[in-house]
Amino acid sequence: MHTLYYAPGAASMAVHWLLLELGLPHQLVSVDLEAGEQKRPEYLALNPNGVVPTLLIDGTAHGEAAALMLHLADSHPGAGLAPAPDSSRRAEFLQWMFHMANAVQPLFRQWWYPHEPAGANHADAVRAHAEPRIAAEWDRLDRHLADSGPWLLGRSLSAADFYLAMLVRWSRKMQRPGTQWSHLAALAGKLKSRPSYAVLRDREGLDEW
Ligand SMILES: N[C@@H](CCC(=O)N[C@@H](CS)C(=O)NCC(=O)O)C(=O)O
Repeated sequence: MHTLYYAPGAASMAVHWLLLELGLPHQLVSVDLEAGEQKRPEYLALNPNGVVPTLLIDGTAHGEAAALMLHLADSHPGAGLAPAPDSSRRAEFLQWMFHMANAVQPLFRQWWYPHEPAGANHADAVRAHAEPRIAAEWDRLDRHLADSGPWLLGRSLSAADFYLAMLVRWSRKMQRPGTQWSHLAALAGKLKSRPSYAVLRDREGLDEW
C-alpha cells in the first residue's frame, strides 16, 4: 500500500499521476504548503528536506519525485513505463530522468522560490535569470522530440514523459510557457487527454493546466 503526501500541482503531481496510471491502490495526505505544514516536526520526520512529495511504501517514507517515479515504473514492468535495466534504451531513459531532475527542475525551484539563492532583494534577478534558461531547456527538449519523438523515448511512452508534462505545466505563467513549443505542447496535450489525468485533475483540484 502507498500513501502519498502531496500538494496540488506540486512535484508530488507526477508521482500521483503514475500511481493512477499504474492503477496502484493508494491514500492521499494533503500537505498545506502555504501553512508551512511541510516544515513541521512530524512531517520533517518523514521528509527531512521539508518538501513534497513523500511516499510511504509499506510504511517507510521515501522522497525525491524523480526517484519515486523511477521506483514505481520499475516495480511494475508490465505497464512498460521504464525500459528494463538490460534494455538498450535504459541509459537514454535514465539520462532524461536525471537531466530533468538535475538541470530542469532546479530552475523551476529558482523561479518559484526566487529568494532562496541570494535573499529577497535579488528575487527579480533570479527569476530573470531562470526564465531564459528554462526556455533554453525547452529548445533542447522540443528539438529532441521533433527529431526522435513523439515521446522522449521515441515511440515508447515512459515515466519520463509524465515528468516532462508536469514541468511544462509549471511554466504556464511564464512569459514563454512550454506549450509555445509545438512538440512539447503535443506531448503535454496527449498526456492531458489520458483518463488518469482527468482523475488527477479532479482529485488535486487543478482548475488550470
Ligand atoms: N527535489 C525535490 C524537490 C521537491 C520540491 O521542491 N517540492 C516543493 C513543491 S514543488 C515544495 O515542497 N516546496 C515547499 C517548500 O520548499 O517549503 C523532489 O523532486 O521531490
